[in-house]
Amino acid sequence: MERTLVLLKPDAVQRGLIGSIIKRLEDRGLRIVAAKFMKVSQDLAEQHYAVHKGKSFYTGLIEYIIASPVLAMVWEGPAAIAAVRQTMGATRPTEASPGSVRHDYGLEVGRNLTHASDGPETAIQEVALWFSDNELVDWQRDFDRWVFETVDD
Ligand code: IDP
Ligand code: MG
Repeated sequence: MERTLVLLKPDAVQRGLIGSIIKRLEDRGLRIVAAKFMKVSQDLAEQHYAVHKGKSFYTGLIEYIIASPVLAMVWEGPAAIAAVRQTMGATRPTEASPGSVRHDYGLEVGRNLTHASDGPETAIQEVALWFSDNELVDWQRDFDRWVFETVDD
């Protein structure tokens, strides 16, 4: 079972798309582990996007993510990292597949609605950056065995 960090960025929150985007993750069968509605500090924004420091879009990206509250979440499931990236779609909405969040709700790369961890190592780092261990909820759903081939005890 993999865990991945998902951020519903300020544009998703301001546009009232929280429910629509969460529904897609729930419908897919992914299981929510944690959620926190929060204002993002400059420090957290810079840590989260440290890999992009120095790029042309970095300053705008930091301004975007701190401009208004975000919904930070952790979701889990088999291959959850790839599954969530696929549900969100390619970074540029005009390159995202029809049916993905970024395609269906977005137009511009600098307003692409969501963040999702891009690999196992970044997922572990990002979950730890945004959540403390006691905020991560271990739980089972009654229908898990009808979504997951292998169910943890
Ligand atoms: P990702 O969010 O799909 O992983 P990254 O390449 O990690 O994409 O970039 C992080 C975020 O930076 C993107 O989601 C997007 O909001 C923003 N971004 C990336 N490239 C550009 C750009 O060329 N112009 C403006 N913003 C960008
Ligand atoms: Mg990224």
